[in-house]
Amino acid sequence: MQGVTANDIHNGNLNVTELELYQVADGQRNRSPAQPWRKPPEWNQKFMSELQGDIQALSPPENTKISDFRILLLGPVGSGKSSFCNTVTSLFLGRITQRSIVGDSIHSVTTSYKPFTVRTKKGGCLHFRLCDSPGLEGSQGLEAVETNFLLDGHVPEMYEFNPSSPLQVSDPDFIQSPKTEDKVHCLVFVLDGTTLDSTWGMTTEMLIKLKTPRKLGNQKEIPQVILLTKLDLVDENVCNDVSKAFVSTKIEEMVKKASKLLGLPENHVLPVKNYNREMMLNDDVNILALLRQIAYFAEDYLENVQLTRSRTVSARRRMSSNSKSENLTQSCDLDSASETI
Ligand SMILES: Nc1nc2c(ncn2[C@@H]2O[C@H](COP(=O)(O)OP(=O)(O)OP(=O)(O)O)[C@@H](O)[C@H]2O)c(=O)[nH]1
Ligand SMILES: [Mg+2]
Repeated sequence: MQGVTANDIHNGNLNVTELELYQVADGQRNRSPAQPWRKPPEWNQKFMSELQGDIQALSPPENTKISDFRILLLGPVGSGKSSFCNTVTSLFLGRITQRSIVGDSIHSVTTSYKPFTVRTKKGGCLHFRLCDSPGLEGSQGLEAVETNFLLDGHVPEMYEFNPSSPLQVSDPDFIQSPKTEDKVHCLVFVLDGTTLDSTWGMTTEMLIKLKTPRKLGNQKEIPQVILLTKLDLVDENVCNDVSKAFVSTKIEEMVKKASKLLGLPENHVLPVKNYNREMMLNDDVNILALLRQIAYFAEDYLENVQLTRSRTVSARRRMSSNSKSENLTQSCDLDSASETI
């Protein structure tokens, strides 16, 4: 009981036969403030400007001669891929934008491979291409082979997918020899946080559809993250204050579930709340922090590609110089042989 000691009640006399209670209230117990399950970003204007500055300065390594990081958003129908593109473009433009059509439908609202360049308030552009894609569906939607083509850069931008006729190598639109800039530099799985249970949409069929690109991404050494959307629907406390996400046990649980589902480490699972009903922008430090993280991953991928390429080139050079010197030795041997003859 708050501020009342046992002595105040029994007055030092423990021989109580009758005790009348007038009110029982659940007072504030001395609970320690909830501990965040992940160190949250600093929620202030200074950090927000710092993040914006960092993201605007980020670009692919100079020696790659690539202008933009290519980030592919992949996920089930209605998981919030297009909304995320709108959220990011809104944040940098300083007003709510609707460049991508969003909506609720059984089949994917997005039907093409649509890259979004992000303009900034000052008129510049970020070195990002957020690539929206049609949603994965149980019986139709993107085929595994098409996902593979996307990862490898065989699909041209704005390509309209046709569920009754999947893209083929013989298709005139098919990019036969993709460059590094056409390939995906970071794969972002977009999952709706309210549908991680099998009862709410995560069917075995869908899980297989998600695990295939996950495996392909691993083989191609493409960094991968999970964007967990709709966190406002998972915990209503987060609805008006996204900064509470990092102390919410419901969100923590959701992050653990998603990490287990696709076998990615928990720190690769990034919870977000997209702008879906808002008329005004918030100081959304969270989205900026995770966007910077995605860019760092894409940068790592491109640096690895460069490293592998330079190793291959020097190995080839070594091989060709070895074979040249072998030829030289052989011809010297022949010369000395002919002299002897
Ligand atoms: N509450 C809430 N709703 C969201 C959030 N993100 C998206 N939505 C809503 O979810 C629905 C689907 O969003 P989309 O962005 O169209 O999803 P998508 O993944 O692009 O869907 P397809 O193109 O059909 O595959 C829309 O009604 C959005 O307003 C979120 O973080 N919170
Ligand atoms: Mg969409």
